[in-house]
Amino acid sequence: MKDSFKMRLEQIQTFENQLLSLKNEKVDLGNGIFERYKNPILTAEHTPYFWRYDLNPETNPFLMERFGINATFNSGAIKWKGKYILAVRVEGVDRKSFFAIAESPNGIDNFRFWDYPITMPETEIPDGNVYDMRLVEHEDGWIYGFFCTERKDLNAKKGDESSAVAQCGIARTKDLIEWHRLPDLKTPSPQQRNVVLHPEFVNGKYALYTRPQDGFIEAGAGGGIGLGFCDLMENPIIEKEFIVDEKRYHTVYEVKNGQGPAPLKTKEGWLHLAHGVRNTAAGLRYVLYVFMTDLTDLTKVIHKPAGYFIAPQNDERVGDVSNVIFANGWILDDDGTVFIYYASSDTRMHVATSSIERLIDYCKNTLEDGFRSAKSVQNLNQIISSNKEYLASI
Ligand code: M1P
Repeated sequence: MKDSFKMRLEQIQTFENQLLSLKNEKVDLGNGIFERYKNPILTAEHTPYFWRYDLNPETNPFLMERFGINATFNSGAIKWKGKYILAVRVEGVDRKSFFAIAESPNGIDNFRFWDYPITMPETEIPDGNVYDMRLVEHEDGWIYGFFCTERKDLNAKKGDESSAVAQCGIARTKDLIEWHRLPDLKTPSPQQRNVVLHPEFVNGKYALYTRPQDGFIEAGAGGGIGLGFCDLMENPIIEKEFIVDEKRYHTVYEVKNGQGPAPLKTKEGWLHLAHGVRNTAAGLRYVLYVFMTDLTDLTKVIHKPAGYFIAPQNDERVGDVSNVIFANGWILDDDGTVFIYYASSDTRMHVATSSIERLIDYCKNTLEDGFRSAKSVQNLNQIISSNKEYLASI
């Protein structure tokens, strides 16, 4: 082995060791609702060097990357065997996404990829691209992965190489290594993305959050976060979707919205994390918002704070698809801590922390959207006058 090859290999290994052992810390005062952290928890550089390089000097004398990784983002999450597990959307420089498991001992740093990515079996119709897996430990005993499978639209006009059909792929596992692919979900909608399984049976049926949409990008007459039921995961058919949370004019989810991870069960209702999309002169802007639904009537929204919960900030605003925050994973720990795993600008992964008590308080006590500027001012005036009264009394 040449000295230059050896030296470059050592540099690559040292860089990786330093990056993976970096400690993370909370930043600034925050807003009281959640805390952000200084470092992204996963970037393309966190993928093992032995994925990217051919390490044999005979076949790769310049020690160059042979399998470039572009981004690590939109990750499903689960606490499993005491570890914080992410099913990461890893995107190669060839634009293809695949899934890979990364684990951390504490949920905020030292995330390491397992040696091999997930080898996801295909159905009889091969997937063009797969992404955005939601991990759900269902009470039926399986760990499910719900993800988008995208294929070329065979009805597209000649020369149109962009049109695609998105559907919900489903696979399940007991060990996060061997995955059993099930048929894709069938719903009344021509396209589906952002589907996730409710963790409990509802009247003996599987309940699934959906996002009906007319086109690959546009929700069109569809849209909103839907809910549907099916009897068997081996034959997943939803006959009817009930809209739980609609898109609406002049909100942060006016263009489209989508359920993030499966909702968390709390004593006061199901806590949901979702993304909302609005239009701007600079393109689409993706933010996160939260809401709660009734414990028994899953279609009934009981609390919904106005506006966004997490929006892109500072470096998060820039990436492959700028001005995007997206989340499809969170973990509720036994002590009530909630780890929110979000991606920025389709490029990298971050964590934010909060607690179940704080998130319930946020949902119950933050004012709802009044849908008019005048209502916002009325709400703000109310807060100011009661604060003035309180400050004068102490
Ligand atoms: O590029 C932003 C996001 O766009 C899509 O989200 P939605 O289904 O709401 O349009 C997805 O491709 C998602 O992966 C991506 O982060």
